[in-house]
Amino acid sequence: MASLTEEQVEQFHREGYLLVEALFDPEADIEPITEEYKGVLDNLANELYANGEISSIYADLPFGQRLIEIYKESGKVHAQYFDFSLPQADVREDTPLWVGPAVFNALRNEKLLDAVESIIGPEIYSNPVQHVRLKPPEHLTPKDAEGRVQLGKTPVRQDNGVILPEADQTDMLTVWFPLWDATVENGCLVVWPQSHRQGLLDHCPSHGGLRIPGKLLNGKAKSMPMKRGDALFMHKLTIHASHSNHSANIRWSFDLRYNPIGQPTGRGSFPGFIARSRQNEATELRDPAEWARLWHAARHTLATEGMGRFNRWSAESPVCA
Ligand SMILES: O=C(O)CCC(=O)C(=O)O
Repeated sequence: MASLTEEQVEQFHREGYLLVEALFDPEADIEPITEEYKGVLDNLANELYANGEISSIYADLPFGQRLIEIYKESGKVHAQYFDFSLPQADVREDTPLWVGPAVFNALRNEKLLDAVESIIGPEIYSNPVQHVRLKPPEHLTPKDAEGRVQLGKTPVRQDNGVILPEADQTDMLTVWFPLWDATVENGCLVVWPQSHRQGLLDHCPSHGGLRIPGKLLNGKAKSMPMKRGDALFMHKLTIHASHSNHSANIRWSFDLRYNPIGQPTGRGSFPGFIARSRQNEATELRDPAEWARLWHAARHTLATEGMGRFNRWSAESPVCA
């Protein structure tokens, strides 16, 4: 069991976050994920090449450089191609997503679930608010029509702010971990210690996603450089952001969320699943193909029946002026 100690759990509740070093074995737990994504990048390269959008599949380049070249030459950040969630608008039958077995195994990683159990208890639901983030260096990232980088630093936010109010009472726990070392230079996370005690702050829609206006922020932020194998646990109200990537390679991370079984996820049109149940093990989802099927079914429903709302905020609110 990789349970957290009492002091660690206490630190989580006091500070609103907890960094656990070397929770994962990089070889056994992280490597299978990065290996799987090599195939995903290969697929993307082949598709873009076949469509005439790139002049080479860049097969000889290492993963990070290959991704950077492909984004640069195609003029587009293909974030959705790698993600194991769907966009919050305009989902189509052919919207790409990657719901492969190594990703599913990461969501069910025993060490991760042991630590999650220490914080939210033994009945654990995998909340579908989850992403892989592959961020190229900002100076090499394609820009949009307004000249802004298509994918840059993460704006300041609380995870409670990105879900629907129906989940405001849900004990949602965020787990963030880098697949490669995350540094201040390449855009690691930044947290505001103890900020989870202030309640939910207003968020404003902006380029790059929802953002808490600067005038609402107080307290000092803390950078969280992390090694491959480390994991960061965050309370749903903990204010966080990321630095920009000023390095020469990509910044690569997973952010996952869990809540006690039975509580609303805040994104009901996306599928979650029971990751661990000590009470009723038979209800656990263990089949990666079934997990993928759930996401493909959700995509079909959203593409054919419409999207609905994903958050509560309006750019017209006076606080966003
Ligand atoms: O990886 C990042 O930059 C931010 C991830 C995250 O947890 C968030 O956006 O809330």
